[in-house]
Amino acid sequence: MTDQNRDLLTNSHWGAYWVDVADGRVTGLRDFEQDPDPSPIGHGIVDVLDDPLRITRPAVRKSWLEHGPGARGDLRGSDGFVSVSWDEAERLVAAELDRVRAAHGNQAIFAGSYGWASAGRFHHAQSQLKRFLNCIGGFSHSVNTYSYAAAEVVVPHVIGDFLGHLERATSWEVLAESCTLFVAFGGLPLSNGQIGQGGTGAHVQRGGMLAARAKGARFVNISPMRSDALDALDADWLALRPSTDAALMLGLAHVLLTEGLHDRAFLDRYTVGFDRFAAYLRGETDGTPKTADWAAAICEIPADRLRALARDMATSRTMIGISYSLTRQDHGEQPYWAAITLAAMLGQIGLPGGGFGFGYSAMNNNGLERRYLPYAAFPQGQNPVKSYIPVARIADMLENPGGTVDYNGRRLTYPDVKVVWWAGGNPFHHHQDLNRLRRAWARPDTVIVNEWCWNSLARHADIVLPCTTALERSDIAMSRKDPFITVMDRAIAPVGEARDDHAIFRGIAARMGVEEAFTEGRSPEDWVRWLYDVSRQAASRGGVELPGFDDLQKRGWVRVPDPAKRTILMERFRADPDAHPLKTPSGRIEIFSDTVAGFGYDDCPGHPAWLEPLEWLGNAKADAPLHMISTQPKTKLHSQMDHGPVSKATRIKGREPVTMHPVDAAARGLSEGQIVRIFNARGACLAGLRISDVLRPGVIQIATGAWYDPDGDTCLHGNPNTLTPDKGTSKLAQGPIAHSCLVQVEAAPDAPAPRIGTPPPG
Ligand SMILES: Nc1nc2c(c(=O)[nH]1)N[C@H]1C(S)=C(S)[C@@H](COP(=O)(O)OP(=O)(O)OC[C@H]3O[C@@H](n4cnc5c(=O)[nH]c(N)nc54)[C@H](O)[C@@H]3O)O[C@H]1N2
Ligand SMILES: Nc1nc2c(c(=O)[nH]1)N[C@H]1C(S)=C(S)[C@@H](COP(=O)(O)OP(=O)(O)OC[C@H]3O[C@@H](n4cnc5c(=O)[nH]c(N)nc54)[C@H](O)[C@@H]3O)O[C@H]1N2
Ligand SMILES: [Mo]
Repeated sequence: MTDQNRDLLTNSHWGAYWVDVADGRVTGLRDFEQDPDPSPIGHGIVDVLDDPLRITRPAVRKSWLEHGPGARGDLRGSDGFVSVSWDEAERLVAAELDRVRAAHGNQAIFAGSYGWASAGRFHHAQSQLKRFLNCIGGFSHSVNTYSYAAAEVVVPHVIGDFLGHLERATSWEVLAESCTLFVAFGGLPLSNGQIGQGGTGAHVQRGGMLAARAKGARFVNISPMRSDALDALDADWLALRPSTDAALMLGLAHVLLTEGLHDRAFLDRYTVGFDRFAAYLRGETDGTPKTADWAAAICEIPADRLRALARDMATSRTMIGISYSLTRQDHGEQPYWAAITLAAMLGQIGLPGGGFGFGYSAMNNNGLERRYLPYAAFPQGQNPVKSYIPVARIADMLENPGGTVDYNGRRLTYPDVKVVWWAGGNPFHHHQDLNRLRRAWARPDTVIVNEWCWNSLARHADIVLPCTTALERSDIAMSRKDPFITVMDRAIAPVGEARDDHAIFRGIAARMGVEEAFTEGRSPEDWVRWLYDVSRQAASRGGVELPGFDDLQKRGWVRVPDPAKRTILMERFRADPDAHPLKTPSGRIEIFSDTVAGFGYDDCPGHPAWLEPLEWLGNAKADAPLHMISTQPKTKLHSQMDHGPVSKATRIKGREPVTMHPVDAAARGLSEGQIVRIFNARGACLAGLRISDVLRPGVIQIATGAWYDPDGDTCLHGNPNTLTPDKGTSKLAQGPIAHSCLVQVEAAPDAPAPRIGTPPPG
């Protein structure tokens, strides 16, 4: 109970929960009764808040402490740690920042610090870090995400803006009313819909899909995995080869064009450049017509099925769903551009239940009605340092100080990084080719990390600053689309000497003479109240009245009223494209973009195209004949709470499960439950084998998130990023391409046990 006389409530990216506490310890979480479909992920926190992997005191890597910055970077990940006091830790950090600022300038501090951190508007680790560093002169940063970098960069060239169109995805309610055919590229895996950034009070994906099905919508699941659609949807399964969606879409487009099924009037009024694309489709520019037969040979879906699907799409109210996963593959710009083009040819963009939509597969938020809640973010201040990288170019940057990289029409220069600081993300989870990253990571003088548990990132740091979890501090959860605003109660005292990220930076700021600038004289409680009050005022200006802060605290949560109007993507543009032009140079959908063509990139031409991926089944060799897709984990968010009970329950002999088709298992003499080695030229990981026909032959699937536990270049625990290629999608977006990866699998008798379950030495 709080002093408000109600139970304790918390929120997270995976759901809201009531918190039970006894004797100062969290004993369990209870589902938020307002949530129609709560996620089990939250329960993963219960046993690990104070287990042996909890970081309870600041710690410094042994060689760094003994010999100073730059000492034995190669030992990051294997060196022992020495516990120090907060006083000592603050002194070391402040002195190192001063040294580097003076000798190399602030751009030598890299704090892109990409990652999901935890929900809660105030204790958002990245915002705290960036605000602090802006108070001392700034830092080199990163742009875009690992989620969908290719879309973030290409889609604005095509329809003017990506995030705004993501947020305005046509709602499930509208889809249920009007959609008759939902064609899901990348499927609609319900496991991913557990997540909604910034807090999730209502899980709607299951209900939304089932309602659409009940009202008669048919579903087509275009994915290497049958399990990407719920059985109850009764979806047609087109089990394409991974990384071939753009070819499949071009094949559909060719059928529409040659059979006259495309909507010429829509193309004339709302788009530019169709004729140049059509010339490519017909093969006039490269001698290869992109027929259904041509596409069938690439994606291995029979041409007759493609032709039937194209005709079906033309005669139905068709929603083309495009999963984020299509961006995380080589040339990941193309499927997004091609899908928008295909939808434009069907002419249903802006109509209820038709057109295209991003990420129905990915996040609970996509498909929720758009509420008017322009919440306030914790202000980060201004960063005077201009140098930045596309987020997934981190290993390149560390390896090539002063080197250059092409990005969206610019040529960027990599800063010479001396200090790397991460708070709220885990590059040893999210980055590709982790063995390469580990070597590049050895180069900077100093790595500082704020973490709460001894995960793979904390182990690869020099200075580890122990932070609290959301259950040890007060905060507030509000997101732009979830209907619930909730308090996030402090349920227990900080474990050990852990401090909130804000308190960590405040302490260092005080030593560096910028405490007042950092806090503006506000306490954490003042800030939380301020964030809510500013959000409440903004909501009120938009006609949404929210209760006062004290009322919210009393009750614990508030439901933001449903919007009066249902959400239909690009409705206004369709109604009047002159009054509501897109933010493209032409104001129209750019099927051909002069801007992109003008960059002259060989790997991203001026219209959607099929470009052969770096690694796919079409160029597989004997030493790496299988395509590995590494999907989002069902039992957690990325690497968070990988050591918790929910994640551990799915392990096979302590390793991440990998799924393989029976035909591929039989060819290798492998059996269910045995430990296997997945490998390619970049590295290897050990995993426990599951045999199933939920995926197509030739493809294996493993979830991300197992904490990287390297033994040489082999992860003992099952992290697939030892295998994935570290290359940009193209010179345009430079996004990550984890889903384009070839591997081999063999039995791994006598595999050493994982070591990541115990804290590092020292
Ligand atoms: N192979 C492959 N790799 C992928 C993907 C894939 O599909 N395949 N997906 C990619 C995608 S889409 C993404 S978004 C990335 C995700 O990558 P990340 O967002 O980096 O992954 P998380 O594990 O969520 O990292 C969050 C970290 O923040 C820490 N943390 C939590 N709360 C707090 C806090 O309050 N303070 C501080 N200081 N730290 C906190 C957690 O312990 C955890 O280490 O991974 C990418 N990597
Ligand atoms: N439980 C849980 N949910 C999550 C997350 C999590 O960590 N855990 N992470 C969240 C985040 S940060 C993000 S960005 C989203 C990501 O959302 P997505 O990118 O949609 O997620 P993935 O699981 O990587 O991919 C979805 C499906 O795409 C299919 N797929 C893979 N390659 C191809 C291909 O080449 N073509 C086609 N057609 N399909 C392919 C796979 O079978 C996979 O099941 O998920 C979010 N949801
Ligand atoms: Mo993501």
